[in-house]
Amino acid sequence: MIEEIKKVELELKEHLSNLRSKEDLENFRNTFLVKKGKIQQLFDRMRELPKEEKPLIGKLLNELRSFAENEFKELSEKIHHLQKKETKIDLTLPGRVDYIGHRHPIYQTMERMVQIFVDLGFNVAEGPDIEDEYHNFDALNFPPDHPARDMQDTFFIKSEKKLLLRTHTSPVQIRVMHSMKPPIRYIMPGRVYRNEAISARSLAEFHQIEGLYINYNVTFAELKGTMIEFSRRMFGENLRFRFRPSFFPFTEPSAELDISCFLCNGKGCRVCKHTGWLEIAGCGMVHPNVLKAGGIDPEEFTGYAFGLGIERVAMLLTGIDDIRKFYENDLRVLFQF
Ligand code: 2U9
Repeated sequence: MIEEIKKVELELKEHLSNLRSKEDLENFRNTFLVKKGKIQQLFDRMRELPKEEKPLIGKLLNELRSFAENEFKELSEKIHHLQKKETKIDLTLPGRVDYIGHRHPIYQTMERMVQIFVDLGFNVAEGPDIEDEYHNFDALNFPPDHPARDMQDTFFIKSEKKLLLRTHTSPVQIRVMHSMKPPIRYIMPGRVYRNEAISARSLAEFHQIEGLYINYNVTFAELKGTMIEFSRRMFGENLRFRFRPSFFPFTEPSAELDISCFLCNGKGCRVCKHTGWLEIAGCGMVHPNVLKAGGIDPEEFTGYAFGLGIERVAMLLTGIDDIRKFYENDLRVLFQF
């Protein structure tokens, strides 16, 4: 009998060590603990024993039964707790966001600007980032000794003397002039390069949009109308404008356009440096020498041109006060726009 008790004990311990699930628990109970289970069967057989053996066997069986019951209790608690943990959902946790990519704020700004000009009747042209001195400077009426041609201001391609990274998008307008007759009404968005010291205000690579309109009798009034309409659509209806005389080699007369600060309505704030005005563009009537270089007779046609820096506009619209933030690729910054 002792042998058999030992056998059941071994079997029971083996069962316990493999017990993992609620099903295992149930199985264990049905095998050992129920009325017809293996422990009770041993108790039943005590009837056949001689009187003197009963106390010892009874003691062993009682010990086995309480061991089995205790282990069963402990393991059921453990397994129930684990399963509860697995299926527990914390409804107070913040939801997980699946981020998807979106356009960079500079490109979003550029696309808005392009769309406004397209709505005003402009076509869009693009051209190479690597240009030659002719398209970037000569054809645009830059004198041979102009400082912009200096190595300090322009990135030249070392191996090819006449090649450089374009310093503005104007060379594409020269290419457009060569390829078609007026009326020409084109904008030219794109990346440009200048050998500038990098700071909160300037980078060596940035983006511009330039515009060019050439036709019979194009006037400065039309230039003003276009710039004003663009600004209203871009920055808001209630703006005041200021065209200040300026100078560019490629336009004559030339002007810079200020709009009243759309953040403080011209009262003066941090962004407009307490002047009430924001400079947003340069513009002017295309210089006769530039028309000639583009194969267009300045006696027959006139034209206007303008240029806007996209980073500058994006900074004003986003409130980002350091241009470098656009290119650090910190997603905490970029995902705000
Ligand atoms: C042709 C003839 C004339 C384009 C122009 C500007 C004035 C101008 C600046 C704005 C901020 C450059 O990005 S920026 O630093 N641009 O002020 N650009 S008129 O004039 C042209 C272009 C092409 C054939």
